[in-house]
Amino acid sequence: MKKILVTGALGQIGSELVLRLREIYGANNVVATDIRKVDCAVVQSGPFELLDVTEASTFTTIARKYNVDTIMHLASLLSANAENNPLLAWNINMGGLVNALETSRELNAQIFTPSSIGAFGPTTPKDITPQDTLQRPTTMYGVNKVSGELLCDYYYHKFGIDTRGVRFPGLISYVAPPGGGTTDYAVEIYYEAIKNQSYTSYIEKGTFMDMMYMPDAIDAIIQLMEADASNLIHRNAFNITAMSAEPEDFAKEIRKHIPSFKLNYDIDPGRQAIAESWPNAIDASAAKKEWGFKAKYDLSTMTEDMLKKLEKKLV
Ligand code: AKB
Repeated sequence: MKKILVTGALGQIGSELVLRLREIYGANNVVATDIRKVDCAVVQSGPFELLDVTEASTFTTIARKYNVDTIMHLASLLSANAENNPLLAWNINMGGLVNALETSRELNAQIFTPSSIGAFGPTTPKDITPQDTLQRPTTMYGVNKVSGELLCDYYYHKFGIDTRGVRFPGLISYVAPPGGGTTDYAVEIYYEAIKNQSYTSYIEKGTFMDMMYMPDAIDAIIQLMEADASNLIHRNAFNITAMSAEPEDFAKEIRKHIPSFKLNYDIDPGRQAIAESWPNAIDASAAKKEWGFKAKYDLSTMTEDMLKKLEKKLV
């Protein structure tokens, strides 16, 4: 049985991933860690430790204490926050990853860490963005993500560490909110649709980005970590996506359930510039071929489920 340590366990992905991992591998075999502790399902349902991922010795001490053989390193600053505080982003995103990789090396643990569509830049092909292509991002978050992809490749080739990862698109969930990302509008729009039947988007009409519903993201992490290593040519930073959409696409789907829904615009130049530097739609064929990635939800089925779940949660 695996013994897994998850960082950033109270964040957008961690809040759902930890509970799912505990169902599969047993509650005591999944150690949740985060820089803060709040009373929630993750904290109540199994082992929890406070961990600032930039503290190398605490990271390794906790991993040793539980004798972990797998690390899922999720703690990081998202794109818009990183752009507002680039040095802090470098310290947390790169410092945390180095500590996660060094801990993996000490314990010979398998490690998952997410990259992002943010690892691409304005000179990357915008449509059907290939797995292997030009990566010259113009954001600090993107610089962190490309560096992280290369660092994970390095630890695999140099030290034989079983590093794995995906490039996540914008992730949409009704459980925990994202914080400080560029794609956050695609989550907010559903909350506001239920609460106010209207939403003011900070992203301009016609700006396409890749998106995915959280259940598919969680499945992808577990599937990649369980995949037969001999089939993996890329190992890290697999392009994965479920849909490419712009604000009007979300509005159109929401109106099928809430006909009075109104979409307005008040563009945030900072986040708009980040969005414009990212691809419209990436190509996930390497992930499909090498480990069988397949998203279950499209925009229509995701919208139906999101609205149903949020209606329950918010009333
Ligand atoms: C963000 O918007 O920063 C993230 C991402 C796409 O990595 N959701």
